[in-house]
Amino acid sequence: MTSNVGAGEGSPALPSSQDQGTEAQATTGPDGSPPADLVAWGWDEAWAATFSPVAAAGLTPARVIAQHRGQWIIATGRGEASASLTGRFRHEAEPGDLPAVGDWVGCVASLHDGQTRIDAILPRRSTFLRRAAGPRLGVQVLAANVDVIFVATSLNGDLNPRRLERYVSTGRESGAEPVVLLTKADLSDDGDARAAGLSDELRVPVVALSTRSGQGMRTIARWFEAGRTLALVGSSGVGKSTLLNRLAGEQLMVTREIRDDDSRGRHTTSHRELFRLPGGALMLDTPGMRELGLWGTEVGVDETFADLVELAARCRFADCSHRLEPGCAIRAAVSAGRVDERRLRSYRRLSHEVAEQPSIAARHARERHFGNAIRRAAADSISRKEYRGQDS
Ligand SMILES: Nc1nc2c(ncn2[C@@H]2O[C@H](COP(=O)(O)OP(=O)(O)OP(=O)(O)O)[C@@H](O)[C@H]2O)c(=O)[nH]1
Ligand SMILES: [Mg+2]
Ligand SMILES: [Zn+2]
Repeated sequence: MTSNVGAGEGSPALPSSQDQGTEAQATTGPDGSPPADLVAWGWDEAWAATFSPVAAAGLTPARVIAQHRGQWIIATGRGEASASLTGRFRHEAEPGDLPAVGDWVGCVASLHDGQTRIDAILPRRSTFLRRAAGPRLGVQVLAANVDVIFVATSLNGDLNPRRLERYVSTGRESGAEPVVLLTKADLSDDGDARAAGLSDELRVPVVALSTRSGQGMRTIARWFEAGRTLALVGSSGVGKSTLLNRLAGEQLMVTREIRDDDSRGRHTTSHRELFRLPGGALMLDTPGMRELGLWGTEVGVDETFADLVELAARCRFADCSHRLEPGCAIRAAVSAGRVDERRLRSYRRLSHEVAEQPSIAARHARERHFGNAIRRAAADSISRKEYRGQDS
């Protein structure tokens, strides 16, 4: 595409040269330090470095803290704002590319209406993805730039190791550190024992927790560091929002009794939102999920079943399906009682689900967007300096 002076000045998606002075101030404070408002949402030197080519185009940084239909709530260097997408971004974006809660984005003030528009997404440090619900094969980004993903499951009937394998695999694949929380430990007398067993099996930290008795609350404190982003995922009714409120010391999210008949939740939380906790950590609460469809989690699945992957290397056939083939090392381990047959079935199912998917363009699209933003930034600064068109 060609970018020239005409397009640069006329396009509502680009900041006018007049805006430059004020826009630039939002990236750094008066003494060159990053604005406290951004730091409070997790902005650090590494983000500032990543952002610098985008800043060169006059875009200002912000973090997506909530998402509603077609509208994003962002935290900027000057407080919170509601933002939509620039026309160009919308045009280029594929579903997996849209801003998600936790994303750091580059924004411009529209020349049309003064409203904030998102024009670029910074490459994500972690991405929690699922296969979108519904008949069409697609991907949904549930959370971006999360450091620790808390997979919450209740000790009160919800506990299902097969579901945990799915969540933990997705958490691993996301690039965040997965931690399993067994909630409502006050309703169970073997919470700690089950936590220890599951931790061995899944090879991730597992903590039995109760917001009522306080059990486990001190254990999880070590993941709460100022500037770190933690996310809560899991089925409805397991107590995610209750935990958030307890940590915040105030009711940030509404919570509701689960149903008596089947101890299922009522899908009380209906949107994803990032909150600041008193100690400076950031916590993302999400609506309870009915199911978590896997998307591109081959690495995550293999890590969750690392013992089986290791055994599989000793199967006689390289493409062994671990069903009826002779010389199958995994089946031998099952027969000898060293591997739980249900884990083998789960491994086969999850691997199959991942293998079914087409190769995943969407996972790499975020880099494409960022690349576009940098190319535009370069073309734009050249066109401004030299007052002539430039091919980017
Ligand atoms: N006994 C017990 N109940 C709890 C605990 N934590 C939460 N609950 C109860 O579990 C119910 C559901 O809690 P929520 O926090 O709304 O659950 P949620 O996971 O946010 O549910 P969704 O928003 O629908 O995904 C509420 O009635 C809470 O009081 C706990 O530690 N012990
Ligand atoms: Mg909730
Ligand atoms: Zn085998």
